Amino acid sequence: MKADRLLKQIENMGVRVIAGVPDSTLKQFCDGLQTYEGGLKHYVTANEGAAVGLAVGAFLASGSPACIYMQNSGIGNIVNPLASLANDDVYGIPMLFIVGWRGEPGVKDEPQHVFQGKITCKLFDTLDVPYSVVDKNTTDEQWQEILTRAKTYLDKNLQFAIIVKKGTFEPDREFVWQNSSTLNREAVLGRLLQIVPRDAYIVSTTGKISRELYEQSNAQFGNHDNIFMTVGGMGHASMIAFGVAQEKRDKTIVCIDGDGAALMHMGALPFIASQAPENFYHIVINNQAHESVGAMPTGCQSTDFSRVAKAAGYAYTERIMDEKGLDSLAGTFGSRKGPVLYEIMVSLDSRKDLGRPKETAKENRDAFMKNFK
Ligand SMILES: Cc1ncc(C[n+]2csc(CCOP(=O)(O)OP(=O)(O)O)c2C)c(N)n1
Repeated sequence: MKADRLLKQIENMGVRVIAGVPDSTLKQFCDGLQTYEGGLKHYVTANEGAAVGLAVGAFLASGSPACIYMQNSGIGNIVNPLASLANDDVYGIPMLFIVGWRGEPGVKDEPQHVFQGKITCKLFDTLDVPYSVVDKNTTDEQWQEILTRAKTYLDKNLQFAIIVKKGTFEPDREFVWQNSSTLNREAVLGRLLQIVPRDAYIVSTTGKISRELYEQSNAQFGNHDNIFMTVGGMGHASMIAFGVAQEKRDKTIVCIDGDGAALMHMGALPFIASQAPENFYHIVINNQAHESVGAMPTGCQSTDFSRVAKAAGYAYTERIMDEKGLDSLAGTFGSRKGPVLYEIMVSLDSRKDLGRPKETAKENRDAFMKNFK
């Protein structure tokens, strides 16, 4: 299936608004959305639940159902507004979900996708959302039948999901977006490992930031035992780091976050600020995009995290744009009491041959926890 074609069909069903969070399984679909010339209004939301909220509002105002695209990891974020607001037992708000299926049983995938992949269909069953599963062999006629079926549910103010297996969408026009930053993310992460004291603990966010830190730490120190990689649970790295920081007040705790992840559960910022952990250092690596899953812009490209954190009540915040800024960080890191937030602006490059953790998630958990024994 080509993204452009599906988007036209979705539009022909009466959908006017499409919102979501990008996903690697849906990379070609997301690229197609960025270049689509039809009449759909597109929004990248901070998290998948927010897309459901937007869909509710759009329906209330227009009477047209909205479409939500997402990775299956985001199901958790949609459960509350779907079950307690959009479901037929409450307001009955129609919406069409397009869901990238990571961790499909029988297909090798990363640990964070295995369980979520196994329960994906069951979750839609439980949520009263009928669905069809598509893959690269789904014919045009079958797609047509699925969309006709979907429309019968939407017309009754119910929801419907299309669960998309890997490889379903054919590559078409690739969407390439660049920001104006010059620092390279992996080089910045390598440098941060030099700047952060060796006896500090690092909690890193979901996606390539963790993978790059893992490789950089192994290359520099031969291990990565002081790093906890938040491989799933996108957006929660800062609260994990806060949890560690409160238990280990004599240690320096550093959260290395992404801008997309920090946006996803941004309530963590005022919460952390109000708790005022002096040993907490938050570093947001801002490339204004979801680079790990295809580099779609976050939709909040102009957000200045250093100013948001300042307004939230962090003790000190700063935006770093270049090598000079990193040099100055190297000279001052740790001299200020937390909570501190450094936002580092980076470009959108990443290595094609970037690896993935070789140990199991539990081995990494145990190696991290051993530090505290
Ligand atoms: C709840 C949830 N939604 C979507 C994803 C898919 N996902 C993995 S990494 C990522 C992008 C992270 O973006 P950002 O934090 O800005 O870091 P970057 O990849 O740009 O370095 C996304 C959307 C996910 N893992 N979990």
